[in-house]
Amino acid sequence: MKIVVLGGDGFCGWPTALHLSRCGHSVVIADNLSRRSWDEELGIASLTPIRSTEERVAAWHEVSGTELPFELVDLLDADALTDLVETHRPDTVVHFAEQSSAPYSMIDREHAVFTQTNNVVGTLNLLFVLAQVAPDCHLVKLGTMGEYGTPNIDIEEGFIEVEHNGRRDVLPFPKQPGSFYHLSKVHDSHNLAFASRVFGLRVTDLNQGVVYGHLTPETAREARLVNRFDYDAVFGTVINRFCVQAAAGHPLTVYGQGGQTRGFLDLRDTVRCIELAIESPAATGEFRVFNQFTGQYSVRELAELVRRAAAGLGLDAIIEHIPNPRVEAEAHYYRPQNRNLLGLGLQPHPLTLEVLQSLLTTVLEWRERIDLDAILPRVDWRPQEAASPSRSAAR
Ligand code: NAD
Ligand code: USQ
Repeated sequence: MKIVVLGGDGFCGWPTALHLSRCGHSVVIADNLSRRSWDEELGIASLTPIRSTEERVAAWHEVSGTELPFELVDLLDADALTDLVETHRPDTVVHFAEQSSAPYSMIDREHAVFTQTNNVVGTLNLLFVLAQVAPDCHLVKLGTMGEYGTPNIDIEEGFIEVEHNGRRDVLPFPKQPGSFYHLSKVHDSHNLAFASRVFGLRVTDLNQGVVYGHLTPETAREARLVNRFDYDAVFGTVINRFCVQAAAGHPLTVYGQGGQTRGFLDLRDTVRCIELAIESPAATGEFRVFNQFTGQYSVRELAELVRRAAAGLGLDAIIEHIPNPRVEAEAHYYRPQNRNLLGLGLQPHPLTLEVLQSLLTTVLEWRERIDLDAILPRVDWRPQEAASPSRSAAR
């Protein structure tokens, strides 16, 4: 199958592109490399020394004998996006190409506006390009579990059957997102549902939970294929952050009470979920939603798991509850469904102490690259006065 991976230079996109290429698909990656410029803006860096895209694709060609063309394309440039789709005529487009950080979107007005413009307009451009150039192409779009928030009822996969005043209907599941970033994904989901209905597009919206890990069998094949590993307070996600903190002798930063519960999955399951969604495409005009996570944990439970895994490696990690920079429920009901991908054959990699220890071992290899100043959160959800929050977030 011919597949274009948008956002193919990023944390999820790069290993997915390699995995799909290894599975025998003809893969093209496209990215505007904005994620690398946000590192520079914030003065942060991946724990692992990621290579240029040119080096990455050359390395993949050397180890696999397979071409992995890279196209420098910004989704905000509709003409460039049209050229991309016209040139490669994909059967599937996998869309990771968005600003992916909740804290980044909460730095200030400019970052909130940028996030929603980049994400919503980029996706809208893509929907029009597909409708005009490749209407039969299957769009696999990354959404997020955070679209739902933390309602006091079970979370279904995209839709819920409702009875109201004696009548019944199946309607989109209510959304209560927790940041301007998460809101951008909600806006995307509405645009996707509308476009699939009106333009007849095939669309799969993957509401992914928080991803942990950084290795896949393909990225592990060669040093130049290494994936990015973020641990800073803006782009780093909680499990990877806790592992870096444990390795660096920094207290594990549980925000507030730590009862915040989310769905999580191993990066190796992310790439497999994308493969499964591609193998069983949505029908013409169908908008379907899969919740993409394999286990759920509170932040407090995760800190305790990382503490135990670290102890097994002789590291004495301390858990510290620090003031929560976010506005979110710290104790709540959480019971989301994830039957769809399991039904397609997903066999999850569970979050075991061994998995955490292997993550910690990787982190220890790169310990000298840890920047302790990047660990504590500096972006607060509540508007700040005086000094520009953008400057203080950028340190
Ligand atoms: P990432 O920031 O590492 O990758 C995103 C990539 O998209 C980057 O390489 C960036 O340069 C590119 N990009 C951004 N805007 C673009 C544009 N306008 N044009 C072209 N390229 C653009 O993020 P990630 O962690 O790999 O996340 C990938 C997707 O999955 C995102 O949509 C994110 O919201 C979603 N997601 C991520 C997680 C997670 O835990 N990492 C969880 C749920 C959902
Ligand atoms: N948290 C801590 N301590 C930390 C870091 C985070 O307690 O040091 C807490 C946060 O307050 C939050 C939870 O851990 O309650 C998850 O935070 P996170 O930073 O790991 O993840 P989040 O901001 O939700 O965003 C990440 C990805 C995003 C994706 C989302 C999936 O960056 O792209 O959409 O996970 S979900 O959370 O399901 O919406």
